[in-house]
Amino acid sequence: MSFASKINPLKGESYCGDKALYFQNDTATVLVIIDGLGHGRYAEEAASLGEEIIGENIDKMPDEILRICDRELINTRGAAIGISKIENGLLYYSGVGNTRMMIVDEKQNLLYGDYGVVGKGVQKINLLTRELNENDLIIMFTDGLRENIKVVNSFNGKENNIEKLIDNIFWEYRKRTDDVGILIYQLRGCAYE
Ligand SMILES: [Mn+2]
Repeated sequence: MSFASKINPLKGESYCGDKALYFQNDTATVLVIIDGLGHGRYAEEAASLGEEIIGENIDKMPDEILRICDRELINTRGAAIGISKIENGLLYYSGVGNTRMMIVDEKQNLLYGDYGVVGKGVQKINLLTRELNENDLIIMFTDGLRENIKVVNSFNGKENNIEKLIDNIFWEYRKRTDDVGILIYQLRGCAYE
């Protein structure tokens, strides 16, 4: 298993409203990307409550966890949240709002969150289920990065680890107008080695 993440607040901000998280229980890995609405203190407040609620509910499926967050974040500014759960070789994914999910196998598959803001009464939450192969990359990121990420271009042949891949993506695709959050996960032990 390989996991790496990076968050970076908007320049001049001491708070960061984006979170990129990893949770593990006996049978499952749960990956979470959160973008508290806007940036600054109240964005971080919404994201932190989201982190807490998700941490208490990782035994549940992503769509169910988002339903709980939608209720619990009602007194916050709200957030966009994407949740991936990996269990027994299967990937389950749900997202609400403008976080992005990319599954890289032979090609790059970009998934958008369902419409809405977590904490503001979300209507429909889909649950994606698919097999996850050990070489597939899961990349989850907030809208602080442009969404036209080309993973192959970001591996330049010399760099062979996902920490470096995150750095390359960050420097190439960040917008500089918002907080940035990104995580990368691979089921295989040593990514690209
Ligand atoms: Mn944002």
